[in-house]
Amino acid sequence: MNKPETFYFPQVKDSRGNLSFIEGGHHIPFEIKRIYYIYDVPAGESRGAHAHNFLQQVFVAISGSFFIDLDDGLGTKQTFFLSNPNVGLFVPGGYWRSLYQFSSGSSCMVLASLPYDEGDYIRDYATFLAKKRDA
Ligand code: T46
Repeated sequence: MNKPETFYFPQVKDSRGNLSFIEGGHHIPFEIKRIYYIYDVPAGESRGAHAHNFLQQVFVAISGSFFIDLDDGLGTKQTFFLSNPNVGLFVPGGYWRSLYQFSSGSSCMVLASLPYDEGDYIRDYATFLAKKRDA
């Protein structure tokens, strides 16, 4: 995978409910180095509004729903709506992202290819555009 796309995790359904699973080295297109999750987002708040140089991520709406806007800085913008816990959204490095309209009680789990490193963030949009333009 080298562009943003959604894909399905396995799902086991029975009378007790649903179970999905994610195996490193099998269901994720990178080695998982970190997992974090976003929850209890107040109504009207948004998260993100930055890009990563190299970090690859898979976003999962573990509960509830939210939107993710992705911008490649070269004119292509996409909006994804995540609401299904057995769907992952793969996002490679180099995309400006904004998460918003979190439904009440929603949780966003993120599988990441690198440990936390503030040096990998681009938090200024003009800098992001300039970097993409000059690449
Ligand atoms: C992303 C969006 C969707 C850590 O110490 N370790 C971590 O692994 C993370 C992710 C964050 N932090 C600290 C850094 C800041 O002091 O937690 C604080 C909040 O982080 P940030 O403002 O970056 O949160 P979001 O929700 O805007 O962004 C996060 C991720 O940073 C980012 O990778 O794509 O979620």
